[in-house]
Amino acid sequence: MMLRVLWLFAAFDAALLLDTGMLFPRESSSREVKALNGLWAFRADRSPNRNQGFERAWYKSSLAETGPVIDMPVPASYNDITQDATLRDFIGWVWYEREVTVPARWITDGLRVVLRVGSAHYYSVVWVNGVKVTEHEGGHLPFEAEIGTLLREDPTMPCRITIAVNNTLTLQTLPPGTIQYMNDRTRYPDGFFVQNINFDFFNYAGIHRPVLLYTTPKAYVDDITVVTDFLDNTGLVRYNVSVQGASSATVKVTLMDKGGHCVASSTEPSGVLKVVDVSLWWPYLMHESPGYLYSLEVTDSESIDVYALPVGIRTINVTSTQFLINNKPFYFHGVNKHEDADIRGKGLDWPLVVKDFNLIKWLGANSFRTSHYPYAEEILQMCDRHGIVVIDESPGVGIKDIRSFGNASLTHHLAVMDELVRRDKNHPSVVMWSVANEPAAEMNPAEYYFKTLITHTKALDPTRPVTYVTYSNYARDKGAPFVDVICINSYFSWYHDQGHLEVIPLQLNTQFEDWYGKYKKPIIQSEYGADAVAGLHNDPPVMFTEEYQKEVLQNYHSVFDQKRKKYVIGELIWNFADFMTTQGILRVVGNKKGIFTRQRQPKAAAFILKERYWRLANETGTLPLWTKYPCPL
Ligand code: BDP
Repeated sequence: MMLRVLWLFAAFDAALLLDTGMLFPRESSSREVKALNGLWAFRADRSPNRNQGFERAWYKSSLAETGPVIDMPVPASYNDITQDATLRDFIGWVWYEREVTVPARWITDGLRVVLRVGSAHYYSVVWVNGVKVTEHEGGHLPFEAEIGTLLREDPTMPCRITIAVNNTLTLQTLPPGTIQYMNDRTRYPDGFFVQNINFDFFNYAGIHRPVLLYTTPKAYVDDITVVTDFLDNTGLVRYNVSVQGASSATVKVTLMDKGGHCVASSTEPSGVLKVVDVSLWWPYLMHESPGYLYSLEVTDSESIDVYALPVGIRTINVTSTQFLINNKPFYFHGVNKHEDADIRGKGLDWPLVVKDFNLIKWLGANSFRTSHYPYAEEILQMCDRHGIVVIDESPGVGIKDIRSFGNASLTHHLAVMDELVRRDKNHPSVVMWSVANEPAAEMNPAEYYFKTLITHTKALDPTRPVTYVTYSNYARDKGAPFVDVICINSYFSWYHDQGHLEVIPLQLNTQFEDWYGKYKKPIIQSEYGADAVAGLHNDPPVMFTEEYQKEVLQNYHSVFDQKRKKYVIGELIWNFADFMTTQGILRVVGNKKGIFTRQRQPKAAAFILKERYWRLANETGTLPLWTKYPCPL
């Protein structure tokens, strides 16, 4: 027991490399949250250098005074909201603005008022009443600014929030991209340029997640980190709380069970809570009541600020052949997703989120990978509650150009991992970090790049395994020696050997034997699949029909069934649903490898997978009680 506690302490010292917190804004007796979702004024800067907004300081007055504005919903991508193809494909700065009146008590009571943007793609600058309060590089992750002092300058004035967002990608951004000017005036008009990307999803842009204002007292809980373990029936919750603005560093922490009963408490800012008769956090289909969450209620010494963090008690371990959750082998039978839907693009949309969880559970899937960027925190909270296991991926997708392996790129990638781990470290559903998808891992600089990135991520969080997803040749992959789990994508009889379904078992068997033979690490088939245009049929199967997609899957499954008894620890279908991409001759109004359409209707492959996943769950897990009665979903 003592050894375990020491190990937990060690884990924390490393995690403390992260200095300030990014706790999800939650209401409590000391905190209020005000959502600024809804309609914002919007204007794209169509000037040739896209810089007029800055030159003429659009943030200094109301946006409508600078020129024509349109209504733009937040959260949503702006691309598919209008009938204008030039806005759909727009590259450069777009400007958002709205006014908000805050309750007078926020000002008179001397509270901290924080503006938080859940995510905006890609580079953002934020002003409040014409004063710049923050800027942030990168989509998919939140950023904040404290704006209380600006509000206090003139409490009678409504507060004008202006956010400029730029979706231009460079060789140093994540994902990377390049702008290419077309200078042949016989073929392209003056000023014509395109943005080249190396990833297969539409580069949606705008304010994708909620914009919130929230308050805290002046002395406030800035960050909480928990790491959990258990021994026999006793749960261990090692926690660390950081409080800002308080004279004393003492805190009160109380761990409550689901019924609201206190099961452990302490007055130290860090320590280990012991939970007798612990209810562990289990994945969906591995236990009768998955997703058990305690609540860690934290207050500063004077109980002025109160924050309640959901906590799931579970462990993760990896051996050379297994992935263990709570010391039991876990087999990933799941999906890869995208944040993607008609009209709203990548904007967070609750009906879609809940529908997707119902489909995941219907399918009997127990996990997903956040391909190819961090998803909304609201989605991870759903995973915590429903026991859906997550491989949490950074936006390191499309790193193909050797210039994207340089120092500037690596520095940014390390900073993104800091932000990702800081945001998601406390989610029990997150069981592994993926630092990238299909980088050019055979290039020489990849070795230093991935060694540094993976070592850094492990230092941030020694409690979770780290991987990246590869598509390269096993013998030439430079990063594989550093990962804990090998994740491989392959598309046999799709991107090569087209139409030859019969080669799949042989090629897949060779793939697994090669990788395991060389690295002796557990393997996840992190992508496989085939495009199928819903409603297109042919028998014998032909590419793009539902029959072909079905048979690709079945051929892969026969090999998975042999190898999962050995060292294959998971299979994630590409993709959960059809999704939008840039236009190209390989794409029929987007990528059609979904087992559901973009509107979330099943193709034939969905039924194949459903039958398989429930069978796997029956073999490897404990089905929840409700499965013994008619399915409520
Ligand atoms: C994989 C990529 C994924 C693509 C998929 C495909 O990781 O983003 O969408 O191929 O081509 O290599 O469908």
